[in-house]
Amino acid sequence: MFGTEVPLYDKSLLVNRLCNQVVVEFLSKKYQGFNLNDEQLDKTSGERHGAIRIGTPEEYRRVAGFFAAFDMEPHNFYDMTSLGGKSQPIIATAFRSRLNPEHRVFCSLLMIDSFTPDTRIRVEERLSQRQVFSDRARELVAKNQEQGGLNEADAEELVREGISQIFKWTGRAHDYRLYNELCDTGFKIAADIACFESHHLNHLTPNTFCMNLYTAAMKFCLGESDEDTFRHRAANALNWLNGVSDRDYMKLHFRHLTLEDINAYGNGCISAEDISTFTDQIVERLAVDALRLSDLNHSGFKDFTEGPPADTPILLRQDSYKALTEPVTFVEADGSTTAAVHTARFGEIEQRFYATTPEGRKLYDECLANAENVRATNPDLAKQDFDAYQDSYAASFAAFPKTLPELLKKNMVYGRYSVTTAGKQQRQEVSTTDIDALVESGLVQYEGVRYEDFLPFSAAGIFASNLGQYGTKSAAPEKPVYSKETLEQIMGRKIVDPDEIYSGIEADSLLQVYSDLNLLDKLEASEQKKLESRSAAYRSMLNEISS
Ligand code: OOG
Ligand code: NI
Repeated sequence: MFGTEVPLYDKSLLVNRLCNQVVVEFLSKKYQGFNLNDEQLDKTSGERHGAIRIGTPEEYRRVAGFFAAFDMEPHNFYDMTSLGGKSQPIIATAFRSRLNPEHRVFCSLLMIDSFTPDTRIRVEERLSQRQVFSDRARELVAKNQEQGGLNEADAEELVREGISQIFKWTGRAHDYRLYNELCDTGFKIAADIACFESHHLNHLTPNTFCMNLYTAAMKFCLGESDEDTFRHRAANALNWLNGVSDRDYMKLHFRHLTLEDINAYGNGCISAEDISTFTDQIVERLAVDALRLSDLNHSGFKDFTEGPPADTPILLRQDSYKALTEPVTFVEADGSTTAAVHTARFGEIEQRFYATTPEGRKLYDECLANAENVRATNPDLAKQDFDAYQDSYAASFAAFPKTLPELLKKNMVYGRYSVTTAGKQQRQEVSTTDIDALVESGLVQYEGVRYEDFLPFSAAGIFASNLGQYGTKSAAPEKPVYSKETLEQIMGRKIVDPDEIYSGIEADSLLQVYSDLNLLDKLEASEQKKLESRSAAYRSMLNEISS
C-alpha cells in the first residue's frame, strides 16, 4: 500500500537492499563461512516500523484494538510535550509484539488541550466529522476482543479494512481555512492530523546494516552529492564497518545466527584495496537508471543522523529523506474544492543497537545534551564539512565505552548470558560467581540485548526537520501534565515498560547460568534476591499483558 502511495519510498527500499547486500558481501570476506541467502536478506532488510498520528482518544482506543488483533501491545510511553524547543502537542506509545518486535507502529495522539479554546473547539468539531473505522472494522475489532482472536476470513477482512481505508492516504482533506490557521500558528502537526480523512501512514522505516553507507548512497542517488563525495563517504563507511564488525556486531545484526555459528567462522581479511574495489562496485550498482531518485518528487535528505554517533553501539540511529510536498484536494462542506499541497510524509531509516540500562541511558542523555549544545554553536558544520561534523559529534560521546564487553562490564547495556560447552563440562570446579570472571575464563558467553523501542528526542528531531516547524509551544494558559496513566486510561490497556523486559531478560539469563553451574548456593543472598525480583517483575508484566 505505502510503496504504491509513495514511489520514492519504494525506490529507497531498493537502495537499502543494495547497501545491505554490499554489507553482507563485505562481511563474508571478513568472516569465512558467513553468508545470507536472498530470503534472509529480504527478511532482515524487511524489518519495519511505521508511524501514524491520531486525533481523538476514541480513535486511539480503536487503533489499540486494531493492533491487539495482531498481537501488538503498547510498549513505552513517550511524552513529546516536554522536550524543550523540540516539543510537539503529542503523547505516544508504540505497538509491537514482545516476541517478534521487528514490526512496530509509533502511534501519536494529538493533545488538543494545548490549544487556545477557540482553536480547540474547531479542531474537535473537525475530528468529530470523520469516521476512520467503518462499522465492519469496528465490529471485527470488538469480535477479536471478545473471542481473543479472529478466524482466517475475519482476519483477512480486517487487513483489507486497514489497507483500503484506515491507514490509506486519500489525498483529500477538509477545511482549508482551519488548515492554514493551524499551520500559521505553529500547529502544523495538528493540521496534518485533523484535516485529513484517515490515519494515513506518515512514514515506514526499514532497517539498515550500515547507516553511514545508506545515507551516503541516498544523497548520491538523490543527486545531492557528486560521485567523488560519495566515494569518500562510502569508503569511510566501509572502513568504519571493518573496524566495528566484531563477532558481537554479527550477532546483533544477524539475529538468526547462533553464537556457535558465529564463532565457527574463519578469519578473513579486508585490505585497503578491497575497500576501494567495494567502493567502485557500489558506485556502479547505484548509478543505474532505476535508482536515479533525483527524477522523482523529493525534498532532499537530512544532513545528519539522529541518535548516538556511529562508534557508540547503543539504542538506535535514525535518519530520513525529508517530507515530500504532495498534492491535496480540500473538499469543503458546500462541495467546493481547492487544490493545495501538504508536506508531512517522509522516509526514515534506522539501525538498532544495544538496549541501555538506566545508568547507560542517563549517560546517553547527558552526552546528547552536550552534543546538541556543540551543534548549536555551528549548525551548518554537517553541510560544510561532514568529516569534521562527525568527529565533533562523536567527541561528545567519548565517555561511552565502544564495545559490547566494555559496555556490559560498566553496566551501560543489558546482556543475555549462557553457559558454554566448556562451562557445562567444568561445572563441578567453578567457584566464583563473578560474571565477568566467568566470561573471561570461557565458561559463560554473552550477547547484547537489542533496543526495540524509540527515542523521543530523536523522534522530535525528525518531526521538526520534516514539519519545517521546530517545536510547538503550548498556547493553553496552563501546560497540562501527561503521564503513562493518561494513555492507559484512554486505551483501557496497560503499557509495557520496556526496561522491565530488558532487565528481566538479563536477570533470567543470569539465574539460569548460576543454576546451570551449581552456583546458586554460592551467590550472595542479596544478589540472588535482586535478580529474582527483576525476574518476577518481568513475569508479572507478561501475565498482565497476556490477560
Ligand atoms: C512519529 C515520530 C516517531 C520515530 O522513528 O522516532 C518515530 C511521527 O513522525 O509521527 O517514528
Ligand atoms: Ni519513525
